Amino acid sequence: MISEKMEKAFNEQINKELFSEYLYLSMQAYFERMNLTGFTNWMTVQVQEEHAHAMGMYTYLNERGGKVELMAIDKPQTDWASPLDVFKHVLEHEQFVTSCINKLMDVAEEEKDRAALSFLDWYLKEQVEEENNVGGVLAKLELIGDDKHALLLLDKDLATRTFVAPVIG
Ligand code: OFO
Repeated sequence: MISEKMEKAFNEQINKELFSEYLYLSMQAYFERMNLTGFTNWMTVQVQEEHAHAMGMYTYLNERGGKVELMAIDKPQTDWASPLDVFKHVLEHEQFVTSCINKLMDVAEEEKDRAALSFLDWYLKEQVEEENNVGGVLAKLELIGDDKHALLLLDKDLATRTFVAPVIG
């Protein structure tokens, strides 16, 4: 059985993962409006990943005898100044999510919930990977600047990203 405090913290994080999914879906729509199919694809994969992250916690909470309580998802931003602006936002958001996972682990420590701590270890590693991936695209966009040809080459590159369902926990 999971403690009430831990259950609440997991439900809050499920909401943040679903907000991430929503935010990236909004970014996907932005890139679709710009006809940047590779960037659109990159975001589609990101949306799927965030859904998997939320569902991983949903399943875990159920397995521990907790109650999944879905909350309202905030409206995400709908417009950005440029692809660079989008990726700055993504990195900022992922850094925020990393801090949330750290706080969730703090709660698990306070509650002496070693099972939750071990489960959350996967999320922590995933955040390191996400920040690294996003940082890589951001660095390329910074190099590209106003070069439209280089932007289209990057778009082609991002079209190759595929979703692999993660094995969580
Ligand atoms: Fe769920 O990792 Fe991004 O936010």
